[in-house]
Amino acid sequence: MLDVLLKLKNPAVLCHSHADVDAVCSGLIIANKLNCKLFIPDYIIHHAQRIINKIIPRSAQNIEIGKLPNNHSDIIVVDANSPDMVGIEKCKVIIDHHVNPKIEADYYFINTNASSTCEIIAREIKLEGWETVAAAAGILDDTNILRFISPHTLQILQLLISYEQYNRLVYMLTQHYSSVGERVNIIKSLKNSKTVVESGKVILIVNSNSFDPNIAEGLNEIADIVIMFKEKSNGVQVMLRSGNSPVNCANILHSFEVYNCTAGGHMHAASMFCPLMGTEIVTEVEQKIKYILKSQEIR
Ligand SMILES: [Mn+2]
Repeated sequence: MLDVLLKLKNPAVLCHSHADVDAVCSGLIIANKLNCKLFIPDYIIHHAQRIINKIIPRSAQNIEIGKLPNNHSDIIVVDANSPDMVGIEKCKVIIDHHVNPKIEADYYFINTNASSTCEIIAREIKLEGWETVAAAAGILDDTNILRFISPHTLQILQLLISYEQYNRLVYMLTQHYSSVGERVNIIKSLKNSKTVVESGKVILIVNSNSFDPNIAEGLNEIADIVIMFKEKSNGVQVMLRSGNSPVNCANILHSFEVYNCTAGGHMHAASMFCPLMGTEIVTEVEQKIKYILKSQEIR
């Protein structure tokens, strides 16, 4: 994507009218990479403007509101795909996640499975500094703070928050969304986690010091299966959640009793303690779950 963009002549970025967080953030990231302007047909919606002011430096808010001047030869449309969203029918490049594109372009970077345009960009281009926070903000806003995600959303978000400005992201969430405490904890715990996709199911493996069942439940809203573990001086504690996926947590953990682990729980929620063991037991739980998901798929 970046090599196509860097070849453009006198480029300008254009996003959709009533610009939201994803539109402005994806637009400003691209504009920043190309050292050009972001054009917005009418205005930025209020809550997006507040978020952007918190996370993007003024000097990088290279935005012009109003009609696109015709002195730009190569237009990049972000987060939009129809002429009524942007006011033009042809452009050079489209980067977007909406279905059914109606604008003609030379280059399409369209992924309708992506949660947001920011997610598409973060998968393709190495981001730095405020760009990482901006991309995370676009993902969080377009997914209504992780209520709708693709299997890649968590992976991308983990990558972004592992950079550096993670605390600003959490700060932004607490400032701008109501009743978000639990989701903030969820996002915090993503920092020490890994995401694996097996047979279309998202498995989230979290190394958590706050071994909180509420966080495990919350994580289970955004991933199909959650393995949460905590290392102690005398062993490892493991918590398993499988939501509505057909994985029997209690059966899986009981099978480790041959290693002197003590396990208990139900179909969709179980936990165990494995004395005198390290995190290799977590890898074994992961392998077992993958094996079960694979064999269910074959049937
Ligand atoms: Mn979007």
